[in-house]
Amino acid sequence: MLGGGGVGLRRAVVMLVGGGGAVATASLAVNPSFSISSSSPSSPPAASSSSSSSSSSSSSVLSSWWSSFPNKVSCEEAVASNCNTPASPAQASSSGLVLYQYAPCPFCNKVRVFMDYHRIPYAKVEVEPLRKKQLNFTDYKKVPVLLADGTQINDSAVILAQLTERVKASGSPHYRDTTEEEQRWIKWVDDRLVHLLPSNIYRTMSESLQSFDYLLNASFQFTPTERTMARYSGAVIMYLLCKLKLNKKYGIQDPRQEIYQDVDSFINALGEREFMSGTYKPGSADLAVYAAINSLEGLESFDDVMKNTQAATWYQRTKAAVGLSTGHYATDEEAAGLPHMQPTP
Ligand SMILES: N[C@@H](CCC(=O)N[C@@H](CS)C(=O)NCC(=O)O)C(=O)O
Repeated sequence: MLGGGGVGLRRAVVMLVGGGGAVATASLAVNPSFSISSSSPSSPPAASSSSSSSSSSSSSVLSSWWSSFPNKVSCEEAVASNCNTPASPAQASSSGLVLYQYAPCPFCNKVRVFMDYHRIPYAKVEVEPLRKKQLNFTDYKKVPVLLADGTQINDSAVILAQLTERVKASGSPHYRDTTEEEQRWIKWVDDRLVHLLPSNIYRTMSESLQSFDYLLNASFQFTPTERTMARYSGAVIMYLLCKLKLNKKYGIQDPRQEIYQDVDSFINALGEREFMSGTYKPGSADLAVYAAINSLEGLESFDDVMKNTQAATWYQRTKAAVGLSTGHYATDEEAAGLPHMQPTP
């Protein structure tokens, strides 16, 4: 048994490969495929099968959180700014934003990177991926989930759409409209890039073990026994799952070469531009591609991507612009007021 309370190996796999074929837990994703199109350097390669980036609902929430937010961390209109102004917990709680996440999840990272870049403070709650107790207040069992002034927003695409609207309404100097080209790349991240990540991090048994070490350290809140079980069983399961099922499902034949080609297709599409935004500041597509690659940092795949693609300069430029995180883990005091800490009826 991997976890207590009847949580078994099968559950571990479910946890590892989230619903709808999207990543899971170990959170580096899993999914589709496509073949690289050489036709248009400014278009993302077309996915051969796509997982919809949900468009579910959400509330109108974010209504006033940004504009009425007195402690907003401001960042000077800056040149691909290295805006390293961390947000204090006090600022974060006043923003009313709480992100339920898995630390290494690329979908969660897209949301974090967006808020970091826009200097939006937020609190984070780490969800324990086996039992997901922290999501006991909702039937939606994936992350990210954002609470905005207590209202729940599910799905990274929906969360980002709402955050973008609010950044726009706030008159933020960082806001600019997203071009169609950027929208295509943003969709490509969800439909393709994110799904190449697990195929890479679980590509060989040794990488799979390395990934589990990293993931267990990053986010799992297991007992020592669960930890050991998770490391070995998880590494084997994910290795086999990618090899026997997911790679086939998503048309991935050579995960490493494909991630190199895919990342380079984005870099080639930049042409002479510093960012896909066409300005001296990263736009939403830059942030989304950066977030997916960034979720590999610390793993062999990341080093290989940096060495074998043209992405390093753009990556470091984007990293500098994103700056320090404006997020912090919810303090006990903050957590006490959050829905997952309330007694279940
Ligand atoms: N379309 C969703 C996908 C989110 C997703 O698949 N998240 C994974 C973690 S990376 C998840 O929660 N899987 C369910 C699980 O772990 O049980 C989004 O963009 O937010």
